[in-house]
Amino acid sequence: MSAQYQFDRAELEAFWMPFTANRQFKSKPRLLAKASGMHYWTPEGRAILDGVAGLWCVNAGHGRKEIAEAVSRQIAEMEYAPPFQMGHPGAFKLANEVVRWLPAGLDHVFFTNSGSESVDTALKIALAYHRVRGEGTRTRLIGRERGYHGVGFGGISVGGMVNNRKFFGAQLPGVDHLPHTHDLAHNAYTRGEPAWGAHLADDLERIVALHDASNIAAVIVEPVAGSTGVLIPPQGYLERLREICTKHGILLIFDEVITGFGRLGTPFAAQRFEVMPDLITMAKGLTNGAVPMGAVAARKEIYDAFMQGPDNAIELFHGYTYSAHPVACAAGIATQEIYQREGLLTRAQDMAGYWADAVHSLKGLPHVIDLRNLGLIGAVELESIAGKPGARAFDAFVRAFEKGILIRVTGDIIALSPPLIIEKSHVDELFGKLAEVLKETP
Ligand code: PXG
Repeated sequence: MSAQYQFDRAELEAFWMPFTANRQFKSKPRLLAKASGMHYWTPEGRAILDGVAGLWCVNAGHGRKEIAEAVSRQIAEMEYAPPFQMGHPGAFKLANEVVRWLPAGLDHVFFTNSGSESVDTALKIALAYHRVRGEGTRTRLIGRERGYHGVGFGGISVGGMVNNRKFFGAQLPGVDHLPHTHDLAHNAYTRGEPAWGAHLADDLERIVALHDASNIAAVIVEPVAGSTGVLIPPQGYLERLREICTKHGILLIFDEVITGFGRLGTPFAAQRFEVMPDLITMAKGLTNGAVPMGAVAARKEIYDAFMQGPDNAIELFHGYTYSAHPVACAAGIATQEIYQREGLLTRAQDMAGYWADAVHSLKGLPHVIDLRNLGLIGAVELESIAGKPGARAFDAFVRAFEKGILIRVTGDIIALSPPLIIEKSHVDELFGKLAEVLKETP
């Protein structure tokens, strides 16, 4: 290992690591130092097959030269431009490229720097939209149990992952949660979308009856819940949510931070499920993870509702110093060109069958209690060790890393979401090694 990667334990202290068991990590660090194609390399030069596209974001695979060159050109030419009352060409170009992938009718894009900012932005747009139309009583927001919408106060309020909420006080007022759709008794080992569970969307009617539609602004859900352990929507569930929202004038927000940019074999999950939301949040795959960036896409009617009053009025009092940052835009444009040229946003369709077979080949291995798949997403749910939730999957995660595959675990669920350039040989290696890991995990 070269000297630049050698740290004393004390030198590891300064960096307070996010969503990490800091003391455990720092006593036995796992470092990544290089990446190309489907692989990372450790500082010692050990190759790690990437089963999670970094963290659901490196959809076009690692080390894309076109992105590196575009970013470096942009920094040299103009590293920054102010986004308020000013513009730069890349912002408009990238917005158009993103609109090209979106379902027809969603044709305006607001840029942010992360998924969390995209969620807060979408919630704020929803609230302001009702207000500018004279329906300012519509302030309640509805999320879902086990939802993950990032870590801003808006996102944790509508989110439903207990540990992400319980430490952080009262959060946003006026939030309700739909029930989650995870049910092993009905749906274990389903290939694709489970048949049972569409009726869970009807709970929205109960919430509407309780508060009255005139007080409800928006519903936000992940079309496929990722972070919480890959929960595939039951057949007909998202359609039902759409119907109820439309009936009551409630905006439907799809949080597509992980499903956006080809994860399910269509550019966005909205196309895969043929359900059109009013707002879509995205991040991650927008720039292939190379530069932080997020965005919110809005339906024309929403944008148009703001474009009123005098021309010199700022229509939406919201934005970030780094909204549409030129370097992020350069990365985003280069990324969209790769997606287009290589057909990556529909490639998951071609691979999905092989992938599904591989996921479900793990049935019967020790501790496995469910297997789930859709597009290029997979999940292995393990039985928890009594009194030690998450310990078994974390053990599997460490063993997997030692065997040369990167997986992601949440609770006792292993999530898989490889770069969309994955080949069958990689699928074989990933699941071959994962099967070995599961056989060895106590
Ligand atoms: N919404 C969704 C649906 C996400 O998956 C965010 C918002 C927040 O994005 P930022 O860029 O602010 O992190 C996410 C993020 C996991 C995992 O283990 C997934 C995410 C983050 C951390 C862990 O699957 N997704």
